[in-house]
Amino acid sequence: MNEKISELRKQFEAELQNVKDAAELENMRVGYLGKKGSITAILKDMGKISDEERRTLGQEVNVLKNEVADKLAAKKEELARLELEEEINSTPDIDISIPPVLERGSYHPITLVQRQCENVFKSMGFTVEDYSEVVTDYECFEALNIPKYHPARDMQDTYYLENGQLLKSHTSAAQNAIYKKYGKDLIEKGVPIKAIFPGRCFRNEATDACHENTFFQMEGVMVDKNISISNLIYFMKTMLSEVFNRDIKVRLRPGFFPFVEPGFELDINCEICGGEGCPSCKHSGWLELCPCGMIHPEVLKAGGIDPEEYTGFAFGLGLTRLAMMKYSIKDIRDLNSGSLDSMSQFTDDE
Ligand code: FA5
Repeated sequence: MNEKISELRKQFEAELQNVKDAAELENMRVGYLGKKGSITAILKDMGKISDEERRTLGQEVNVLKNEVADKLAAKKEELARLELEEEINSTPDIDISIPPVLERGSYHPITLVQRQCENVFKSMGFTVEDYSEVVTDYECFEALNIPKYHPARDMQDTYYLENGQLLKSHTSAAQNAIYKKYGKDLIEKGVPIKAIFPGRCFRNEATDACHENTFFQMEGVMVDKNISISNLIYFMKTMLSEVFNRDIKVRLRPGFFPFVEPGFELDINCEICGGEGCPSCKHSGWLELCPCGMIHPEVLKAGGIDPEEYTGFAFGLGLTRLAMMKYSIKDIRDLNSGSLDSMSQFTDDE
């Protein structure tokens, strides 16, 4: 056998033993079989030798060439298999045939009480309205009889956008739009306006156990001929006894809001301490839950409704505080905590 060929074979075998990865193997292939590879070089040089020598050398080179190509291919397969084995061994044991454990999500306590309230009011003929979180100064204040620089604005400082709009500080901001939307049916067809509109509210205020800067309210309005305070009290009582499934101790006291006259504060006996006083109720035993009153004539007028002919009531239920009371959540801030452990324990199957 040609000495050069046997040298090349030995060198190839030794190198192949030490190859560690696919890149090194590819370098080897180019080094032996590529255009400038050592086996190709022998083939190129064959023109310089005699016919007889060329015949024998040609055969030997071809044998070597095929042998090198086969061994490179086998090594490639071996390296791929080793790589896969390594990958499998380095991953933790996973049985891909076991079906995944699909945990059911749960509703947030505020969503639960919101739905309960919606169902109660829907059953009494109220429509449920949705309203934007970004509103104009007119909607949030002016249309509600709170002109610029009125001191009532101080209680509801909120977040202003560069274009002058603001994040609504109370759901009352939707009242004007609701009167305009349903006023025509009231005036032309005598259909009373009965609507609730839950929504997120924002206030620039210090937080504590019963105050958040982002919280939920649910506004309700009813406008028709001869609506009185007794209607208001009836709807408030029905809603609370349905949501709590029992009679709840409440108190009604005078309250000032420029958009109602007369206005009331409806407080609920603190369900956390049973009325003894705790941080959740600012140690008073009562929690302000649902201010309400008879809609101010100026507010009806701004909504296109004649206050000489129609009257109505409005209320602004603190949904977040209702959730606290219903589920005995001591600190309002827990409701915005995003903690799945605490928020997933509440259900509505009662
Ligand atoms: C108002 O927002 C009036 N728009 C309510 C109203 C509507 C009165 C219609 C008359 C007629 P007040 O600022 O008190 O009122 O808020 C109403 C309720 O929202 C409170 O009783 C309370 O339950 C809840 N609330 C107010 N501020 C916060 C706060 N920072 N965090 C959590 N709940 C709040």
